Amino acid sequence: MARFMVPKSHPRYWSLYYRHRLEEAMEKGILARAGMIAHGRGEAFDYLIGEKTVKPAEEAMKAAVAKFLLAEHPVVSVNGNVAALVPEETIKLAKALNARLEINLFYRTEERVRAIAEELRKYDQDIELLGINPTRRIPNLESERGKVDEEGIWKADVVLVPLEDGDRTEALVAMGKFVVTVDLNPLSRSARMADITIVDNIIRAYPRMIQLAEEMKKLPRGDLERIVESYDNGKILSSVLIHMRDRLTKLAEGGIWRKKEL
Ligand code: PTJ
Repeated sequence: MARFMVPKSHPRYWSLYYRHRLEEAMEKGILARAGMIAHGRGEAFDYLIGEKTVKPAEEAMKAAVAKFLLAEHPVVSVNGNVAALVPEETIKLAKALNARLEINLFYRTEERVRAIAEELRKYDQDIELLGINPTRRIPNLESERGKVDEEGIWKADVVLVPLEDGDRTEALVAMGKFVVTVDLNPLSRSARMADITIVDNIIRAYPRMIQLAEEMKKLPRGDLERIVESYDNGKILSSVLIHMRDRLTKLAEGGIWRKKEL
């Protein structure tokens, strides 16, 4: 794999850096081929929100963290894209939320599961990883897509399934799970089906959620319950769409021709 040679002064340095990480992950057998396409779609939506954490995403993150801190069997799921982009943060987040970690793949192969486990163990050799030998299946999902761990997603009351396929999100909701997703596309089926949708880049969302978990751990249960009860995912998705509309209107009216920053 060629080294990453882009100079830090490049205006799109970070975008190119994360693309390079995906290329590396592809070579290591971590990433599904469709993971590249999914990333491109995410990048496009990130442009639309302004490549910053928007207020409705901050609100969704707070509700998600509160729900996780209240959960009995919380599980954080990790797939190929997530392992490529935020492996260390995934481990830190699961620990901060007191959640178990499950490798759960849409395009599951045993080789990819092994490659992802190896990648995660670089950051914590002793980390417990579920999903290596899953014995249960999500009802009404055919073949490899539905395989889950008895001790993990199967048993979970609250699950975080970032960058997820809508069909599986819907199936998890149908199983009675409380589903949290991270998805830059507010129009995706996952975004529309989940109980809490964090419309943000996972690269920004996970570090912020780790911070929130550390802060919110100190709150009494009653306060956490009130945060969850007052949360309305429909309103949050609408607010993200309105943010995009207003931002695009402002850009269109102000002009973007040869503007260096948007
Ligand atoms: O590793 P696997 O086998 O589990 O497969 C993972 C992918 C992502 C390929 C699989 O789950 C898939 O096909 O997902 P979709 O249906 O393409 O949905 C992924 C969603 O994540 C899309 O709506 C993207 O906009 C969004 N997305 C992509 N990159 C990011 C993102 N959301 C947040 N942060 C990102 N960096």
